[in-house]
Amino acid sequence: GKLETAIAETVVKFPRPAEVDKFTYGTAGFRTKGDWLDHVMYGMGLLAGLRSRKVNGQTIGVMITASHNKAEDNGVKLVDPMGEMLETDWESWATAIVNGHSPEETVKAYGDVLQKYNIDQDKPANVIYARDTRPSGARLVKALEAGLKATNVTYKDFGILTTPQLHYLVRATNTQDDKNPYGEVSEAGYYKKLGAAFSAAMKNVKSNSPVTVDCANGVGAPKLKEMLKYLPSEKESGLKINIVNDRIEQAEVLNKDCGADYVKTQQKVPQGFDGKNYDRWCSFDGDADRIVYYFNDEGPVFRLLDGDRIATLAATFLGELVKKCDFEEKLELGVVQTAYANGASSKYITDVLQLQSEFTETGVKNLHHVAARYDIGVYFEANGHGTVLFSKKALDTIWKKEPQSPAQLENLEALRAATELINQTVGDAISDFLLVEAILAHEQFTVREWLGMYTDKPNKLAKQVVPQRDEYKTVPKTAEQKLQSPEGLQDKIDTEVAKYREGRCFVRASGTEDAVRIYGEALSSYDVDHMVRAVADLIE
Ligand code: NG1
Ligand code: ZN
Repeated sequence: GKLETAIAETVVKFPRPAEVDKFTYGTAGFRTKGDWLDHVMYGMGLLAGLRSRKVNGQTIGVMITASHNKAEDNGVKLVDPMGEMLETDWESWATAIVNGHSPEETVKAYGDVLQKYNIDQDKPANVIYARDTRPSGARLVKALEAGLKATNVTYKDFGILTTPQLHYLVRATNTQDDKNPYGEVSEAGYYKKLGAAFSAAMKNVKSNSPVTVDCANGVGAPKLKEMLKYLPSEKESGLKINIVNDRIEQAEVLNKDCGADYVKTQQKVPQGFDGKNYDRWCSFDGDADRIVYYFNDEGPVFRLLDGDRIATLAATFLGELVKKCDFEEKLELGVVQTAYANGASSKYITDVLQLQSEFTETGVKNLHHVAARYDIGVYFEANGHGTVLFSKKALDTIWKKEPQSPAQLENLEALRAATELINQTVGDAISDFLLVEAILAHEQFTVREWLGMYTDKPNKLAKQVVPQRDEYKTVPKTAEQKLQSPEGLQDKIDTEVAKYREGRCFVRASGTEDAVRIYGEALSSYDVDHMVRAVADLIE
């Protein structure tokens, strides 16, 4: 057909790089050196159009970012109509469409998708896209546009945005004609929605201390600055927000010795830290979908308040509000984590909060789907990526309730504000930041009190390079905590772990790096070090 000819003619301008054997759409979409991604972007243009036609012309999003990775890297992810990550079944089509070795193979992969889903090429297709601050982004957009143009897709460039802002826009676009649209379809619409929700959440409370945000020298910096314009004044909310690591014009400092990933993996304050003991700090990652908090204790001893801490804080707060609102219909709250969550946080959720706690496989997509089964589903990875989902039943219940007293009205208003403040499409550093700040103000918590909710178990995350990481397969439904291969290894690990008091340790292949990860916990940090080293020795 006509489109196939157009593809064959234009794909040659974006040849496959010789350096890459095979591109794979993984948990983070495609991600590698920005220089090698033009061909992939072109293919994602084709696939985004196909996906939109498959879902009756609803708008699909394309986000160009490499998150916490180096400035020279880049990547791309597709966003489905309700702002979720691309449906899993389509990941293999993404892989197929960017791995053609000739124009004919690309056209063939395109045709396979058309056929498989019975897609009508004359139907409309709509795509919107954005990118982070990486220098390669502007060039990669051209490749993406070539794929979109070749297949007659209607598209709109939203320029530089955070990843969660693009997710917001996709959902807002697709719910424009609904009775309850998600928000205005513009960047300003995002700020307006969050700003109004934060003001409502802070209506009856005041923050008691300032906060500093490390923006990883990435897109979070200009976007958080813009967000500030829509927030109540410092006088009204009591909250002073300082921003550091905002040098987006210097590409090479992006994520360099700063940002959420650095702080979490290095267990260190970022470059540019000048806080006193007990000052409240937080860090975004390079595309502002992750956040972790931290402070220096007496010593100074570095104290991290990671995704587990945010999940337990949010679950505590929402659980209390739900109880106080006394709804006729029972709303079921649950917290979803991965096996990397500190055992003390899971125990706190079940024993103290008396809420459901569930583990899923690594990757926010997995957590998201399980959290969606609850009326209020809180999910966070320890690394700070997460959010809260409210079911339709929960939203209806919360919005239709008639308060029985002024106190109940206050609680109801706080809960309603939370449903608006939380970005329900995906983990969002700006939205999570405002949520945490509002909760701390409500609870009148200092960082010490927040940390004091429970005591983390001593833990260690190690990494070991192996010749063939795909040999490490886990038993389904164990949240990746048991190996089924290599044969016999799990038995050896179990024997070793049994030697330590309250020992827990598991090995799995990383989905994003060429290595296996070893995570361990035990009663003492001496035991943890010993155990993790002993388990590492069992791995060839
Ligand atoms: P892998 O490399 O599969 O362990 C890492 C993180 C995940 C998630 C993904 C996607 C850990 C232990 N793993 O996955 O939490 O964020 O990257 O970026 O932190
Ligand atoms: Zn990110």
